Amino acid sequence: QDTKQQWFKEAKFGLFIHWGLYALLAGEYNGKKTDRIAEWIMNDLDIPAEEYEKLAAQFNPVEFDADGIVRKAKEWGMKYIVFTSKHHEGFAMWDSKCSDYNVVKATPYGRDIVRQFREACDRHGMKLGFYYSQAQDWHDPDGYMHRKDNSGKNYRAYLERKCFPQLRELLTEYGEVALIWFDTPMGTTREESQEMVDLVKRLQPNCIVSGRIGNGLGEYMTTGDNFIPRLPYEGDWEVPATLNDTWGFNKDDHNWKDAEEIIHLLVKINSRGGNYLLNIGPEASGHVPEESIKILDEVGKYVNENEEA
Ligand code: JFZ
Repeated sequence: QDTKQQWFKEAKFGLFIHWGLYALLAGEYNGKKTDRIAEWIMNDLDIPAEEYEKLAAQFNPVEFDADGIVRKAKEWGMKYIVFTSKHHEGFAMWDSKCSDYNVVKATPYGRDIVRQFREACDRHGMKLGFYYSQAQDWHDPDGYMHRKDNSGKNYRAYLERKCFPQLRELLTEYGEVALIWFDTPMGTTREESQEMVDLVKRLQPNCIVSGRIGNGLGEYMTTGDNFIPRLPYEGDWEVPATLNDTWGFNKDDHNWKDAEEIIHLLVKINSRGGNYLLNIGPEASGHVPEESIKILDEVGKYVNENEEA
């Protein structure tokens, strides 16, 4: 009987947080707007790494309040938080020892975001998991890129130089990690995915591995945005979803779903046994868009009124 995953089976509702340097661009670079999800702007507008990395010098989220966000998540009835420790852009939101391209060493802000979430989650008894882009890394010369030529790359070198050591840091220096939310495995082989799983399990046997580790090695299924599987589905699953049409903050995306629609989806997903992992994309200042707070406040009210005693 697998008990380590029991909390996940019962969680129902979680908070996804997409936050990185892309929040500074907020969907626009040099007068050009992206027509896709904002955290993909580097890839989609072909911004060279030498240009994109300059953003770090502007990152100073003085309004960031980890405690405020975790308190809200709790109020909304959420049972876990998944934070983008490193998205495809390759920038680490913690004090990484193996890459200076991180929030402590490369920004005027100089403070560890992951640690602040860790401490806030501990204060409020909230589970914390880390999104980690294992294969796509648009900053490392040997990390995979999307729809670009990856043939000259030494993926193995990237794995050993950055991916494995960074996972080790996250799993040894930041307390109890509820899950690692791997994503877009791309060319990762079964052996390589297995190495990642082994690394996670060796360091934290109770840490759950997401479906997007790839190669069938995940411990639960992650569906596409808002896709709800038909019953019966064997095993645990989760629907990651946005409140508008982007994960990372986009100043021009005002296509917010209303609370009623979110509640409907939550009930539908939960009744089929899945978890709903709903996203917020903080602005570069750290401020969480008012619209998302407003929607989630309403959803939270419903959740609290319907929670069994
Ligand atoms: C991935 C990321 O590329 C994206 O930026 C975001 O972090 C999202 C949560 O995950 O995008 C995906 C990956 C897989 C699917 C959909 C979006 N899928 O399988 O449907």
